[in-house]
Amino acid sequence: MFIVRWILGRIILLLNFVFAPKKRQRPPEQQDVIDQQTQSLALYQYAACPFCVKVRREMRRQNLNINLVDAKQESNKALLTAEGGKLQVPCLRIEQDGQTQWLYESKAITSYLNERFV
Ligand SMILES: N[C@@H](CCC(=O)N[C@@H](CS)C(=O)NCC(=O)O)C(=O)O
Repeated sequence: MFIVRWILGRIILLLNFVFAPKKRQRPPEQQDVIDQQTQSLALYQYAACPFCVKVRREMRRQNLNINLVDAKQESNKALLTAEGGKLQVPCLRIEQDGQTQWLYESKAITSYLNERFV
């Protein structure tokens, strides 16, 4: 089972690479503002998880430079579980007005990004 999942994961990564979405282009000063805003975001994710790939593709489409955190690493996994509430990826960590929110579900994350940055 592990090997099947591993192979599927590599296929997903290959297809994602070959069919990478086109990055949205903004004027540099506008992109700088967006880059500042995305510094308060972090995506907890696995490299080959299809739901994480979906979110990363949307980030690329929108040209959002969001820090990627590998949730397979023990310390990251522990933080996600303790503060987010469960071990599930993708999860977007949002820091705003001194508060931290952990947003689960790929659909909810892409909707949030589209509403906030489009
Ligand atoms: N409905 C969720 C599904 C997310 C999901 O199933 N993620 C898997 C990885 S692909 C997960 O976090 N599994 C828990 C684990 O690996 O421990 C979404 O769309 O984000």
